[in-house]
Amino acid sequence: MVQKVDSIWMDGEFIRWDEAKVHILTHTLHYGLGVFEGIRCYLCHDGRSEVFRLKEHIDRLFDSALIAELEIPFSPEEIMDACKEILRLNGLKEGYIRPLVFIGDGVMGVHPQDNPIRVVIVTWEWGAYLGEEALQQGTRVKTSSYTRHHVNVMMTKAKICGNYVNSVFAKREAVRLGYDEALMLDTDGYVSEATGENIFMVKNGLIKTPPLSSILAGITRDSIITILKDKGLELVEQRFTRDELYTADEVFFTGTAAEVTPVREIDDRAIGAGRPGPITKEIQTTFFRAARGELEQYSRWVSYL
Ligand code: PPE
Repeated sequence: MVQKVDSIWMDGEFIRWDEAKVHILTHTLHYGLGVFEGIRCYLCHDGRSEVFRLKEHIDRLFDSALIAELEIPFSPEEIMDACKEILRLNGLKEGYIRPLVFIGDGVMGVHPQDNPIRVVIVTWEWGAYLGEEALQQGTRVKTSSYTRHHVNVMMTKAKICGNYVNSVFAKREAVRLGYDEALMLDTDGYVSEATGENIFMVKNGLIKTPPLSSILAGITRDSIITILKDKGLELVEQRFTRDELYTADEVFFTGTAAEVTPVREIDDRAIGAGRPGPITKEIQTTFFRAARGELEQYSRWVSYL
């Protein structure tokens, strides 16, 4: 259960959690066209809180809205300010921020020309996405029977609400079969991403991640690529197949919610030694230090409350 907080930002106003309601004819509820973001706020070593890569997340929100043809009635600056203010108002030192742009009620049918475009920002506390143990020991993954979106069926570069029906199907299947997460293949059969995470693999010191062709351009993925390059590690953005993962030395997921989660098993095969490998551990440590404002080198990613 999401732990209730005091306030929610809705259409430019701060209102009480219990008052943040919409009409049942809200268009997005019926047809799934809305866009959203997921952002994390971290408590830093000096007691301050910072929102990680806030600008990049809000830029992506506006890009998603552009792709989805939803005109956001606020400026990026207004949304960024509201993200920080809602954390302060709720007294959250650490938490997850969920801006959501959706189509309100008006006409029904798939041509909602004049329905209002509405925006909410909700915050709540969100611990380790795949569990604290997964963060430490690694997670267990199953290749999904569901294929990831074709680029001409859904708009994969946009974080569109309806895109996540595919994720819910895949995640449910994986959990029902006793795994923690689903690995999704693209329409050509290559590894794409997980239901809410990007994926990286390491083999003989070379790190690979799928190219952006059909996946969400993860902001954590971008942070990790930067960190890897800064460490002088070799990285390529290249397609690979599931069997390449089976023989990898290390595999890990990245995402705002999932942070850097090691993968210890895929389709019942242990990855490497079956526990988080050295590169994964090092990247995870650096990522958390950057996110907590401890690394001067990455201070550009940190935006204090
Ligand atoms: N792929 C998908 C499909 C995805 O949903 C996410 C984020 C990523 C990759 C990683 O993107 P980034 O957060 O920018 O590094 N998934 C969000 C939603 C999770 C949820 O269950 O809700 C998130 O991590 O916030």
